[in-house]
Amino acid sequence: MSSDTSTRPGNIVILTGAGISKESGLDTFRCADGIWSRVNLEDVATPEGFARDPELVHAFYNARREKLSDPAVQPNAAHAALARLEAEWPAEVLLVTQNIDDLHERAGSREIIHMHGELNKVRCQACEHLVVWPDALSLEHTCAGCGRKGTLRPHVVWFGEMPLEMERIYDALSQCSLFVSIGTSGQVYPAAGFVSHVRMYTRARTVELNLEPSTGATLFEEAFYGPASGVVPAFVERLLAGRS
Ligand code: BV8
Repeated sequence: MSSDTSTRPGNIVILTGAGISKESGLDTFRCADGIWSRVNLEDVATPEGFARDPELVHAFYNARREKLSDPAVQPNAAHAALARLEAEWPAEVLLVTQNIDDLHERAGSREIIHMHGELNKVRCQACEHLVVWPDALSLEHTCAGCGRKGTLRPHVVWFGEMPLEMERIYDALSQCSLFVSIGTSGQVYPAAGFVSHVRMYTRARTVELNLEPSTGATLFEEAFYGPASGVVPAFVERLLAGRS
């Protein structure tokens, strides 16, 4: 696999979604028992929802921060396989995740872009001060940057907000030789459009690793279906052995 006729391995871009963290005990969004089956995304994942009822949104993300801090929630074999790929692959590996958990970091991945933000960080709406915050957040807290009270929000990208580091992501997509999409339903843009960008502007291989075909499944040249903790390590093993 390479971006040109030479045998030199090319750069890899990996996109992950909530499915890669499912076997670690974190909920997905659109599966039958997913988050959006229990709460209205308009109420908790939009700026309008936060303006309307900030305490509801704080409670939503506080519950997810508490779950993520549960010692039972650990990176699984899929997270570990991606960290191994980054460590052993002879070219660049960029991991773009829609997930706001820190399981990729804890598995050892380094080149990570959290395009939808991070659950364990909060940001001041007044002065943009950004701080690591693994605990519960409320309107009573004050910003360490400007001292204002009640201006802190989750450092998370809501619907209608621009995802983070998009220029860096599109640069990497335009130069990759392999694009792998893992554990995402392919329903949220712009992430769901990455595979089309790769097909339009590169000759890269496109691979989907998912529990079941995603909405964009037909856009991928290859696919391997099953739980991420099985299909991702197997794919990485073949890639590193030169058999894929
Ligand atoms: C943007 C917050 C433009 C973080 C999330 C009106 C106004 C503006 C934009 C729009 C609009 N209407 C529509 C849009 C576009 C919108 C969008 O795409 N909407 C969809 C619903 C149609 N997108 C946006 O708004 C984005 N912003 O476009 O801005 C702009 C331009 C200029 C200037 C300013 C703005 C922002 C999108 C980000 C929204 N934030 N969440 C949080 O709380 O977590 S989105 C939410 O969905 C999560 O972030 C999640 O990451 C993301 C994608 O979900 P998935 O990860 O795919 O999870 P899902 O449950 O769907 O699927 C799981 C998959 O795993 C399944 O396929 C399942 O089969 C599989 N699976 C399950 N178990 C396993 C498994 N796979 C392997 N192994 C297993 N064991």
